[in-house]
Amino acid sequence: MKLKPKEGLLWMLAAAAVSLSFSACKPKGAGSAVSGNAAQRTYIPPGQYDEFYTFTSGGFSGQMSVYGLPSGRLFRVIPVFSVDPEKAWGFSEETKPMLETSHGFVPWDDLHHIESSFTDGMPDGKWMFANSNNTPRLARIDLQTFRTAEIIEIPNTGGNHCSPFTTENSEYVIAATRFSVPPDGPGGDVPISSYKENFKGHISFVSVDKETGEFNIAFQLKTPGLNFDLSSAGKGVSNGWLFISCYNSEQAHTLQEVNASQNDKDFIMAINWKKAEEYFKAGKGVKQAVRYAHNKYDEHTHTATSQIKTEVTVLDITDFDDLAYLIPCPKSPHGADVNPTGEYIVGSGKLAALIPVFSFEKLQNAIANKEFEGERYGGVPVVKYESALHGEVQKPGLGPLHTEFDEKGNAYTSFFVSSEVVKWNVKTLEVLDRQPTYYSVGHLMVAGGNSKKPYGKYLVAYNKITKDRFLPTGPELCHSAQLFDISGDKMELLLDFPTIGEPHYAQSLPADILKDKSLKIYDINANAHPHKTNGEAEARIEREGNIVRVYMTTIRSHLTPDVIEGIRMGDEVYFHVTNIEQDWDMPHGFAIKGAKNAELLIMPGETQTIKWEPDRVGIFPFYCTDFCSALHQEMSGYVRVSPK
Ligand code: CUK
Ligand code: CUA
Repeated sequence: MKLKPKEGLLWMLAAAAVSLSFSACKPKGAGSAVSGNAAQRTYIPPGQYDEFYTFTSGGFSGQMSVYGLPSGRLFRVIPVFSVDPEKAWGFSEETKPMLETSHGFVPWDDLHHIESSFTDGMPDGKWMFANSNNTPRLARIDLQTFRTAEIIEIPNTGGNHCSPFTTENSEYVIAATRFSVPPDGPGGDVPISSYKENFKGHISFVSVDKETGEFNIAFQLKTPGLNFDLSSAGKGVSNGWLFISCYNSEQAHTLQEVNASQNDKDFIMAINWKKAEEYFKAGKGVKQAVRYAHNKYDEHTHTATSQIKTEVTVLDITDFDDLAYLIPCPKSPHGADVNPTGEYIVGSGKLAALIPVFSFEKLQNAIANKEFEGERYGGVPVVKYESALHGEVQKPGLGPLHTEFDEKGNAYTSFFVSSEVVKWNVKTLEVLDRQPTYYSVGHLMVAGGNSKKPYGKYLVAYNKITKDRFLPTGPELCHSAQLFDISGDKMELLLDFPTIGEPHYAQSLPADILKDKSLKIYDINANAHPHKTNGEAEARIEREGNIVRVYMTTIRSHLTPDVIEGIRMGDEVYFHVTNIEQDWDMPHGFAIKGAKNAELLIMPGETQTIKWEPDRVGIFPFYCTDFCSALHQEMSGYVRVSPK
């Protein structure tokens, strides 16, 4: 079933109905759409490596997963905003602080987007950034350890969807609110019907330390009430600017699905962030009392700390004449994507039947010549649509969402409603190719497709619905990714592969950038954990009141000590387990009967802790949970718990 774009809303609704009824009819030619030698082109022989690492968001699983391309093989799931029992993430005493917020311990979130750190507009292999949508947070993942290194909460924000888009040299990671809300604090107790007066948008500029990667909320921009959906930082000619898609210019606070879709055009907000930075540095911002958590994982102590911070600097964009401009953009824009040269900004009105492409040069001229609409929006100048427009891609498909770019001047846009990926030329706006996706693609990713020099070659469509694509697994099916080869004129479908959670955005990095810097081992001598045990000879049990600390070591194939007596009801027992192996890829696990804090997985050179409060008298076995040697089954011991 190939849907041909036609005009009009009626057809759009019909198309939506058709796409929802895909379950009933398997599209003809779904199989034949696969390239004949696809197997060879995605097959990585045993023992050989993939060409790309692909970091993929896990959506409502709160995790990030790492796949190889072109094989689609899953290498690792990195817990970010959710607890993960496999790695004791959020269970071990060392990692619990990573999930602290100003609301307390929040062990789940909705991870939508991933963006790599950049140097001169190219992925530099240092970090991945990820947003959380619900209790607004931003995370930094260390690409040496493939672990979450830092999480910062974002104040004045409800739904951090418009994040973590990154400037050309990762000066800032952006976090902007999807739901306008009143500013944090006691002033937030206002009638919801006072949306127009009291609800505001906030855009946070989170700076990234060049060496350590450390986050710091430098400043926030306060805006009129708008919903910020997605953004892209300018690059090349537009470096220093930021482009954010805004919907709900109607400022509806009820029945948003209807009331926020009334206006013919919403906006893309163009922000001169270098100017904003200047004003901030000149002390033009206002300090506001807020509360947010800032959590860091220290690789020396192998322990996270959480700190509550209490202040943020806010600049109101309406106080300045040259900070922000609105460009009208048809029908609830979702993606706002900037091409590799930085000259073109692609808006994707998810209810529109065309794609507007704006020109940075024309925008600059329009601003210089004040080619504005008569009326401002909430005090912000609105640039005339035609003045900023490079042109429109006509009849590209239905429901455009996201656009990525290749190295040859082409753009690839995902269409949710007509369920396809469309290739078009950025300069001529001519549609060059279209391929169906199975079904209903959300984001798509071209390797390096948001950088200054895309790697091209592969495109992955991240689909929302799988229906008949895989063996059925009860009412809930996996989400999926579809790999296309885009090196030729026509896109060729190579592979379907299931994903973890709901994949939104992803980032592919050439394997060569990362594979040699991947950390092999934690040096036990550099381990500064306060409860480290250097060797079996130091293993011991210490008591202080009702606090018992077991300093335990693991090495093939022994847990020391393995006989523990003297524990009494009412004790709080901490097993500080140090893995004293110094051989790569030799983790040990630790679990004890009845423990509520899952298991530990301890890497060589590392110390991790389980807290255990025995709930009954008796003998409790414990053991290593990760098969480590022929004597793994023997790697165990007993704890005796006696009455108080
Ligand atoms: S998105 Cu978050 S609703 Cu198009 Cu980035 Cu999927
Ligand atoms: Cu150590 Cu199994």
